[in-house]
Amino acid sequence: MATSTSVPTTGQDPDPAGALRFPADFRWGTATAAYQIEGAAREDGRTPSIWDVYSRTPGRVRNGDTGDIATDHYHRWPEDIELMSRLNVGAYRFSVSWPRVRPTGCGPASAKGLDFYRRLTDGLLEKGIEPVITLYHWDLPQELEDAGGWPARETAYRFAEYAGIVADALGDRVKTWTTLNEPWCSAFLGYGSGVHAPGRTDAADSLRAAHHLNLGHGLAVEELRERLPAGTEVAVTLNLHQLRPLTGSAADADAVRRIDGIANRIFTGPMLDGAYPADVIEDTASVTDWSFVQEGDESLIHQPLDFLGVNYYSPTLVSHHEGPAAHGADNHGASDHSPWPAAEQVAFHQTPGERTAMGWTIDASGLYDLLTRVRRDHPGLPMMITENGAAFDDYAGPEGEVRDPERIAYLREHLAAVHRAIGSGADVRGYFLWSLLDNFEWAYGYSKRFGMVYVDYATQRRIPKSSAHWYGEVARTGELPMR
Ligand code: IFM
Repeated sequence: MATSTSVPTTGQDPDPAGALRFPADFRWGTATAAYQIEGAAREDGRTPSIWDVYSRTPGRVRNGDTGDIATDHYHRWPEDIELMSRLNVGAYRFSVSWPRVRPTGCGPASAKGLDFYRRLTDGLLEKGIEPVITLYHWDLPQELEDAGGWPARETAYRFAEYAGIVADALGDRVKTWTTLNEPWCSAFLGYGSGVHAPGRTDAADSLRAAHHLNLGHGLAVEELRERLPAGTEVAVTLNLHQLRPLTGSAADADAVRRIDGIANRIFTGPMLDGAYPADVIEDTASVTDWSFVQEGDESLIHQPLDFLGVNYYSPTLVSHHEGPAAHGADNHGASDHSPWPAAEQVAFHQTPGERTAMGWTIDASGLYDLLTRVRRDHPGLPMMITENGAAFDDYAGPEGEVRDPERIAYLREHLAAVHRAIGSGADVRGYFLWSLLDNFEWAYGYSKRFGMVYVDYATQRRIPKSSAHWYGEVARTGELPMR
């Protein structure tokens, strides 16, 4: 946690010789998600989620990897909390596994499942680490998928019930909650391009899914507000896309507008402004008539939020495109099906610059632009960086050490961008590094390492990388060294 009390110097350009001081109450955290780290896929009554079924289907995940064991966090959580404590992490964002706490998605709650999260939360609090809950990080119980999944309206109601169960179990000890993580991925990678679970490829279903995720968010916020003590923070996390046009042409500006609609405003419209943007409905009219939006839905989705969780990794470059569809380099995995409904006339391009092991261009100015845009479009809405980080091809050296200077450079640049955005008036309350541990990177399996802590999957040994020690110092001092 930031401990210093001297006057913040936010607003100044980075001083290459010095350090940037963050506000004293800035939260320094790290993040994970249940399916990516827990393992114990068949223990204590947990039922399969869509990711269990998807990853066990040959050809879906690189090397046939699954989350069956992952980083075995379900058994090793005390060690992981100890690690965080040693690294001065002030807040830990984790997700609750829906099929662990309400197996089958709609039956009785699992006492064993809820106890796991009680123990984890109490362990964090004992070490002075603030728990931050994500309710849904992509692991829909398979039984609910079999009943229609997110394209079915009922799933939104099941989600709200599940939110209520977790609130009743943990509401006395967790002060910060987010409903969904990156609903864009759940809707459009899960039901559009099919590169994520459940692997369906139907553009109309992807839009229905987006609406029911929005509805589930609204219903869950209502449920949480009813059950959680006053003063508890409730939010949502979006992977807002920072879009750039390839040229200054009007056609490219329109490509940006169109993708902005189905990447960002399809969520921020109803969640933050109370209505779907007219251009999004018009743009997608060839795919759906939007009759799945019932009267009153938009106001249900439009719930007051305590902050917006922002996940950022890389910007997206687009242009207008004539001819057959070519969705190209959009950073979201290869598929014959586009995740972008009714956007055949948009092409995606690789942004220039160095890239991470994911092939994502490193560009911290995108984070600055994103934060200042949210501030402009939604004045008064606090923000939290709920994810930011990078995968590199890390390996343990002969002495067992893991040196990752590229990750330190990435983090430094992105934290400097956050500092600059705060200086420009963006109300950013904290930063959660993705991720605490190397883990199951969805369709890439274990081939991509995002952790500040290296995991040797053969032994489950954890080795803090040099970036972990570096980040720990930043968190301890509240200062970002610029060299
Ligand atoms: O690992 C993911 C995480 O689950 C959601 N946000 C992006 C990360 C990196 O791809």
